[in-house]
Amino acid sequence: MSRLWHWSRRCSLVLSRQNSTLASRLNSITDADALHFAKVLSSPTSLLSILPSISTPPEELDIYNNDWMGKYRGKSTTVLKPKTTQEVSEIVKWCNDRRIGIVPQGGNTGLVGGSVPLRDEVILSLSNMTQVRSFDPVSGILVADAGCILQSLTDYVAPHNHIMPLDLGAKGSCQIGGNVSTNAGGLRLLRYGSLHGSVLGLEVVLPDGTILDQLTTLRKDNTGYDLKQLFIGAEGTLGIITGVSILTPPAPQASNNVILALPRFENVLPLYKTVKRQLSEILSAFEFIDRTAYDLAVKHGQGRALSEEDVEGAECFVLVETSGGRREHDEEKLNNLLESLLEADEPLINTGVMAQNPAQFSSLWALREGVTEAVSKEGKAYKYDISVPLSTFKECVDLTRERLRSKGLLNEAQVKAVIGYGHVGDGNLHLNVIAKAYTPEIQDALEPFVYELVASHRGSVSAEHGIGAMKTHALHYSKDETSIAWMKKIKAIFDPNGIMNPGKVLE
Ligand code: FAD
Ligand code: 2HG
Ligand code: ZN
Repeated sequence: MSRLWHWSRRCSLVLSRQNSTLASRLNSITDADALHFAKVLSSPTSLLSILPSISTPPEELDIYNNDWMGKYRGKSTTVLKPKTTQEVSEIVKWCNDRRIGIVPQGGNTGLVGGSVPLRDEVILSLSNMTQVRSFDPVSGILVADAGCILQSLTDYVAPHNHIMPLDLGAKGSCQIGGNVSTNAGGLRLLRYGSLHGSVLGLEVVLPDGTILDQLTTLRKDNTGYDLKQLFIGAEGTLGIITGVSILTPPAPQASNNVILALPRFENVLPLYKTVKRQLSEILSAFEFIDRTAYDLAVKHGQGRALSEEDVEGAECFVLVETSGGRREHDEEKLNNLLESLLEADEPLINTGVMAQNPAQFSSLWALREGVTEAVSKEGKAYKYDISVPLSTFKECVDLTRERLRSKGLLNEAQVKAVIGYGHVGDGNLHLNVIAKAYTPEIQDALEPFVYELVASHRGSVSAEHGIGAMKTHALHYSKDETSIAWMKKIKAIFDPNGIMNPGKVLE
């Protein structure tokens, strides 16, 4: 390991001690606080608390205290579900004055433990803030409350022939505020870029309760520092996003997809080059699933399976999507691509199956999107969401599997499978280790092994899911000490009392 890592680790240990002191200075919420919140909130159903003055049955708080994977569990006594930005502001101001920690929560689909408390912080759920504020069908600019579910926004803009610039498997539950707070990537990033580009403005309640109104609908605005960028991907550590202004692209006139079965992983890179060259402007997604991930998705009934014959001899699969202006033109390009791939002297693919109708199109996508769901049905997942050079995707999966094998952990009773899938076009591999249960032995075998592997490729320990509670100790593998020190300074300016999502992102 290089000297830089050692140094920055030492540096972050010192700073982390300072931060945990700050966290331990936070107060638990009392009955008097709960009664105050009851007065601030316009609806009695907006307050859930097991404290005596409110007495909500404890099990009603479970869905807020437990994360999607069943890996992280908070001990919050109180969940607040404000309906307006003003209510959020009053709650936050009170918490700041009283030094009460707050965990902002969207759809609670995050995969790094960022959306549930580490201790008994109050949970501020945005789920009651679900209004679309405006939509301009000419510019495609949508302004919505942070609690709007991604799928509902997709449905809202669809009749206007627009789509959301992002799409992900959790779309039925995740909220736009959560998406922005995690800078979610997803399945459309290749075509529409990251939220740093498509988010035009934000409304944020700062940790002292001030409302920062940057909810502009301007495409161009070079008036000094672009503060909103700080909140995109801040995972609720700098403030609470209450409104989002976002550019929605026009819906493509024609979309199609094809699943390709490859005999060897080594073919993925040359295939990507060929596909990019031949499909050029209509290529909108290029997603990768290894064989084990594919088999798992099929086993758990996710999406459309290929025939036995198509799958035979395949080491991995690629899902290619096109989005263009004219169906005949796009289909011709896709057919030409398939033909040339299959007729090549040394074919890169064994076979390719193209969707023939909208139902098949959705079903092919469901196979790729359904891997996460399939993994959670199979067992407990250790998830590593990494950016590494595309050529090393397989090596990362294989080395991790070998590591677990060498520790005697690769068996049905401990680690059932190690799989790789992800967004090839973005250089983002999802390395998932599926275990029977979360255990210290597996954890120790995986970390810091995986992070060191990522750092050896100068990669990122978090490509799109964030740092949350899971990777605070691993931040230094991808960020140098100067960057981390400046992140801490920024945090201290916005949130000097450390009330906002304590223990997340920064130790
Ligand atoms: P939550 O999980 O509730 O919160 C996530 C973080 O944001 C937390 O730190 C929370 O404190 C903070 N936060 C939430 N709302 C706010 C707010 N209004 N203001 C300030 N902070 C806030 N992620 C991807 O990037 N790409 C994918 O393709 C993808 N696919 C997924 C598929 C499945 C099946 C699942 C379960 C998850 C997937 N994820 C993916 C991860 C997750 O869905 C995203 O991170 C999503 O953006 C989280 O949104 P959420 O509303 O659920 O936020
Ligand atoms: C995806 O691309 C998501 O499917 C989830 O980012 C990845 O579950 C995972 O590890
Ligand atoms: Zn992903």
